[in-house]
This record gives sequence, structure tokens and C-alpha cells, in this order.
Amino acid sequence: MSNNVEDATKKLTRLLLENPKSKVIFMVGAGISTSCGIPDFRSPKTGLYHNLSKLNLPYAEAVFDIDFFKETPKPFYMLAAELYPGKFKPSKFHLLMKLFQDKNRLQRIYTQNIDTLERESGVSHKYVIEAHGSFAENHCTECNKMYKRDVFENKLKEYEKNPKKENLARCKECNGLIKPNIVFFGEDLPSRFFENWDLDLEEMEKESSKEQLIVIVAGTSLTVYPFASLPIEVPKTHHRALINREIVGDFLKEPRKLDIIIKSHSDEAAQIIADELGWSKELDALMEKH
Ligand code: CNA
Repeated sequence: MSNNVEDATKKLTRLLLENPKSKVIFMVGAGISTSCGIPDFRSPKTGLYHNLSKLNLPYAEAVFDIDFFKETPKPFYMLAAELYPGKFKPSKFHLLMKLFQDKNRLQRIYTQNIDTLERESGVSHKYVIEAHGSFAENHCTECNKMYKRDVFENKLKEYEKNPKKENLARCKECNGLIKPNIVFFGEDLPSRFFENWDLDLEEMEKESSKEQLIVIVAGTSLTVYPFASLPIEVPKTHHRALINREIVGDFLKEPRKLDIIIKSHSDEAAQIIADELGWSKELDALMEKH
């Protein structure tokens, strides 16, 4: 680990220690789950887009394109089988976020991930905004009839064993394809995303919240909008920290004086944060529990 990583992380923890009532808004992506065994999208060689190239997709994002899905559901079924919740344990970074909740230092977690590992780590639903939806509910892509989680799950298991058209999840009413409530390109984000962001933004716009709300962005390439615009909208009076293997998005295009850049593996940064805040024993205990 480079001194730069350690120094930058300590800059963040100093801020948290100097403002003992401050709370954190996390904005996270696939990078915080790679150590759980779930590939991210865009990392060269290991990313899901690279793996899906075997399937001859016209373009990688087609796997999340609703029209493509209706014609060719197989790539999404393969991806769903790989990512399906229940197979993975939370990472050190997820458990650090849970500790922020336990210490009453968590304002919100905005996640782009669909792996539900924030919930698995024990963070309460009220703090977690699954911006791109989840596998928890399903709906028909033709008539919008809602279906429970197990309807798609059972069919997915059958399809994994035997990838035949008859094993796709279909609507009882109209025979349309059923898909989990994961946000595909061109679909709206859940209203909870916008409602909570409006509230958090309103809080941040208060002069008194300057050092009381700190934003930590981690494990995301900040390429998918509108999520990628969240760090841009953070008032310039507030600190933003980026924990990522590479410098991305607004941190690269419009760097700010108050930004803290921690170019590192998210779990390594999580360990330093826990050590510096005096939370390492609790983090170890959580790691053992999971
Ligand atoms: P992305 O575009 O794949 O970017 C991931 C970013 O994380 C990259 O900048 C990597 O360099 C960085 N990174 C990878 N591993 C680490 C690590 N251990 N520590 C620090 N940084 C790391 O993924 P985004 O989340 O930005 O893209 C948004 C998509 C990805 C969302 O729509 C998700 O639904 C989708 N996705 C989710 C999952 C999941 O639920 N776990 C997995 C793959 C893709």
C-alpha cells in the first residue's frame, strides 16, 4: 500500500474524528463487491462485459436493454445466474458501512449494485437506496403485472440446468417475459432514489451541514447516469472522498479543493478507516460473523 493511500485515508478519518457528529453519505458501485467474487462491469479481462463477450452481444450494455432482452433473454439469464443474491458474503467495505450505521454516523447509502449485499450486511432498508433496483420483486415486461421474487428465481434455476425457451419465466396473464425489477437502460429509476436525494441535498444545502455531511464515493466508474451526477450535485462546500482503483467521473473532470482521493482497493481503505476510527475490533467481529 502506498503512503499516498494511507495519508489520504487519514485525511478522511481526521475529518470524521474532528466532527464526531458528522454523518456519511456513501455512493457505491460494483467495485465494492469484486472481493466477494462478483465481477464488476468494466474492469478489463475480469469484468462481466468482458465475460459476456463470449455471447456475441451486439454491444456489452445490450444485456440490460429491454428490447434486446425481449428478443434474446439468454445473456441476462446468464448474468442473473452469476449475480443472484444469496451466493455471496459482504465485503469488508460493506461491513464498514454497517459500522457507520451502528455508530449513528450513516446518513444514506446510494448503491448501483443489484447484489443486495448492503442488506445482507445488516444495514437497515431505510438507509439503503438501491438506485438500479434489485431481484426482490419481478414484473411482466408486457403488462407490468407484479410477481414475487421466487417466480423468476425458480425459473432461473430451471433455465440454468436446461437453457430452453420453455424454461423462461412468463406471465400467467399475457405470456410476456417476466424480469426482476432491475433498472434497464431507458427505464426509470425507483422514485425512492429521487425522493431521498432531494432530502439529502436539501440537508447539504444548509450552511450548518458543511462538515457534518461527508460524501464517500467508492468502487464505481461513475459512467452510468443519473447516478453519476450525484457527486456533481454535492455542494462545493462539502467534502467528497473517492475510494477507487482509478480516478473517475467528476473527480477527474472537475476536481475540487476539498476532494480527498484514495486510489486504492476499497477493502484496504476500509481497514485503515476502521483502524483510525478505533473500530477495528468491531469490524473483525463482523467479518467473523459473516
Ligand atoms: P463499473 O463500471 O464496472 O466500475 C467499477 C469501478 O470500480 C471501476 O472504476 C474499477 O476500477 C473499480 N474497482 C473494481 N474493483 C475495485 C476494488 N476492489 N476497490 C476499488 N475500486 C474497484 O461498475 P459501476 O458500479 O460503476 O457501474 C454501474 C453498473 C454496474 C450498475 O448498473 C450495476 O448494476 C452494475 N453492476 C453491479 C454489480 C453488483 O451488483 N455487484 C456487478 C457488476 C455490475
